Amino acid sequence: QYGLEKPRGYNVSFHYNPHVEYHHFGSSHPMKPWRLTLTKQLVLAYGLEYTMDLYEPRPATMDELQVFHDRDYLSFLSQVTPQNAKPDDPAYLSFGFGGESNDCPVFDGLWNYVSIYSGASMSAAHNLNNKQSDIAINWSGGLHHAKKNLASGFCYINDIVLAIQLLLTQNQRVLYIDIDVHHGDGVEAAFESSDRVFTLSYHKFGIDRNGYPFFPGTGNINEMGPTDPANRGKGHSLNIPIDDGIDDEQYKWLFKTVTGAVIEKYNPTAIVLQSGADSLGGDRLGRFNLNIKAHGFCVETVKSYGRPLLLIGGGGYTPRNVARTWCHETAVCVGTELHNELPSHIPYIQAFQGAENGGGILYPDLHNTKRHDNLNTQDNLHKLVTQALENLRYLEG
Ligand code: ZLS
Ligand code: CA
Ligand code: ZN
Repeated sequence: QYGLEKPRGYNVSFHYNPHVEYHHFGSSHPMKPWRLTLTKQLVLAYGLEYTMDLYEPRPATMDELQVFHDRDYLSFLSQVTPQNAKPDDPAYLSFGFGGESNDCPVFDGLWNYVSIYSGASMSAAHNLNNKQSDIAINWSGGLHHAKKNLASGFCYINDIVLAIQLLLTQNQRVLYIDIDVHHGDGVEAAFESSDRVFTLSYHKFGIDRNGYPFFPGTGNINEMGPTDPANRGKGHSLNIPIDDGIDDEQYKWLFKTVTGAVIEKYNPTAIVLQSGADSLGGDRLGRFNLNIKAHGFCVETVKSYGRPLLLIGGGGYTPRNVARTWCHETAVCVGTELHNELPSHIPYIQAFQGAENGGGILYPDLHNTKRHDNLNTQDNLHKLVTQALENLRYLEG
């Protein structure tokens, strides 16, 4: 009977190249790769590294990135530097750089940065393909807005698309779920003509008081992919538009009901979960009001279906809470509970101390940092779920 028992836990792998931390978008830019340092420090301080297989993946190569991205876009991206960039060059603007918002700046080491986070998502997908892992994690990835020839919304290379393309070599159907507060438009667009990938995004949607739509402005409930009935990808996207201030109970109910229905209908053989932490309460760019455990509930729910799972990061603009959330979700994957009191020997412990930084605990109440009234009524949410389930009927027959 030795060795015959079915292993009870999940094999979890953690794919992380620490060189990603040393890149800076610029001091005023909300995207801080340094949040990954904080995340790693929490994961180490809680001893989670002993419960997972750790990998330090190599950067992706030009050839690997070309599986999705255009050659001329990649050659521009690999060569542009802050010194040689010409902001009025039509190529520069047409590839999504600069412009009025400067969401996608050219910074030192840009090519290195994008190759590192992409290599980590590919390494994670590789482990799932080989069945070396049941759950593979890359907190440095999840850059869901990048298009094949366009940088958009802080994203230059779409590591998610590259990872899904690898999973498709071993899987008939891949489900992509996105809980970042922004619409996962780049992943949706990449697979719009495929019935082998279903994309599901939960996000803030609507026009702000300043008259601008919340970025990227797409992802209403009626956007279900191509409308041409001859297109294989028809009906293989589901968008859940949400208003400001959604709370834990509402989000958990919405996520469980809709995600459960999609998994049961589509029956994916692998799942990719983009766990953007900008859907937390108190996020610098976000609008929702979720606590860490409600965010983690989404990971628990997806994990409970027992399919090979690729868990990736994404947005998250209040670094201390990004680190807390991704550390908690790492623990959810390996199946342990963590003490609320943070271990005292963490480097950068100051980042978590003091009332305004969450008082030295892992699970501060983020409702306290609430900046957005809840505009989601129960009635609206019930109508949204009804419409979402209605949309899924396109998958039949
Ligand atoms: O999902 O809202 C926008 C674009 C604009 C262009 C027009 N101007 C006036 C307003 C902004 C429409 N961009 C968003 C992009 C959000 C990307 C989210 C990525 C992800 O989480 C995945 C990683 C946006 N929101 C906030 C900013 N941009 C932004 C805030 C502050 C700054 C500093 C740096 C740069 C310029 C000043 C910037 C962007
Ligand atoms: Ca989303
Ligand atoms: Zn986001």
